[in-house]
Amino acid sequence: MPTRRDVLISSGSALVGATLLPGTAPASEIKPKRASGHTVATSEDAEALSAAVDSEPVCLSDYEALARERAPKMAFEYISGGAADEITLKWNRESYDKLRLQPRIFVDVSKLDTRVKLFDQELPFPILLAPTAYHRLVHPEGEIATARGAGAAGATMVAGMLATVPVEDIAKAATGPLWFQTYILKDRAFTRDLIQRAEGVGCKALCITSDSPVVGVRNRDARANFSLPPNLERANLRGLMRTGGNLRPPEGDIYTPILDASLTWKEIEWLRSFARVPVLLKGVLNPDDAELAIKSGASGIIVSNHGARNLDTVPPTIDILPEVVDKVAGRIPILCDSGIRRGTDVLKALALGANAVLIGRPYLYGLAVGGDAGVTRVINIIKNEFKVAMALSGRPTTASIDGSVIWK
Ligand code: FNR
Ligand code: LAC
Repeated sequence: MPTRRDVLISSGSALVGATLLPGTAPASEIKPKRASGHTVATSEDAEALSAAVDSEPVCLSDYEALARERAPKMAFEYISGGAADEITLKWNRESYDKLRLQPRIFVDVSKLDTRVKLFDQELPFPILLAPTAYHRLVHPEGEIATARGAGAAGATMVAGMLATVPVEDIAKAATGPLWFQTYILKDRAFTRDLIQRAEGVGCKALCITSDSPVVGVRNRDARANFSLPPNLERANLRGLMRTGGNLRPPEGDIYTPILDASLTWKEIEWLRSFARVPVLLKGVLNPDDAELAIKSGASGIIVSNHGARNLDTVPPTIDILPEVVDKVAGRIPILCDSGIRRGTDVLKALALGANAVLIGRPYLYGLAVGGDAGVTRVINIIKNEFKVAMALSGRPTTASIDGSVIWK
């Protein structure tokens, strides 16, 4: 017996939706049953439609809700959590929501140019996948599936040092551009070797995590008893340490076995002495540090509060961005992450001077819900939302997105 909802779907309302909705064609994991654009005739129809919408992720927060249901609890807590009281986590969202947009009408937006240039690389759109740890927590193929998903959507993936699959295998699976993120480890020779491995397999830029001499206060991890399950490993760190176990400091300590709390600017000079690809410093929040980053020879910076996972009560990055942009004055590219969930957020970050943005948690939720297809769809959703935001604000090219898009 077909349900009321099946009838609605097969009766063409899904087709109506398909002709009206811009091209976020549902990926294979999601059955095309959405019926947007349908004129609701009866309350029964309305109920069926609302059920259809409820069950299927159409925006990034829907993926979060589904991942909360489907991912192992410990993994979800680790991924979604922020530091301490999660004040910055809340602010990261509130600040984007507070910014209002100032559109222009009668601008020809029949063609949109979403391309941006970073270093000598042209990105088809200004959204990258931020480096995140331990993808096999939520999907058996882990970073391999993420790489495939990113490639299918045309997004650059920043592979993480704390991957559960070696960077060589991620590179083999990748069909799109790859960057690499690393910490500068206590073992400098190992760090150098790891960077050279990443360069050797074609990673086109290096993101040096600069905001983590110690790990933030992760109450949520502690409450969920988070540690890397025994069947998973920090695959890039073979030969360095026991690759499983816990990265949390021993009881009563704040220092971890591998992160180096003694790092200073001279390490960046050391790193630049052998790096063959552009070096970006990730985790810049202070304009004075942006200046020092340029002086130390960084090719770019990432304004990031680590997705609110490190120092709680630092401001949201979108509030800090304008000051950093002023200081940098166009000398090097500025990327920005932390809290970006909508195409309008991407528009706002670019309006305030970012050259590109990164998303973290949302694609992990996509991975948890739908594997590589879920990652692809998360990227396609936010990319298309960004295009809609460009069109409706009357900014047809990334170059035309400036401060005037923000309502004063
Ligand atoms: C991260 N992030 C991160 N950053 C980094 O430099 N090295 C790392 O190993 C990790 N690991 C990591 C794990 C998980 C589960 C998350 C959620 C985040 C931070 C990441 O690169 C990025 O800065 C934030 O995720 C951006 O914020 P949103 O988009 O998650 O709000
Ligand atoms: C995190 C570390 C791994 O944010 O950077 O969980």
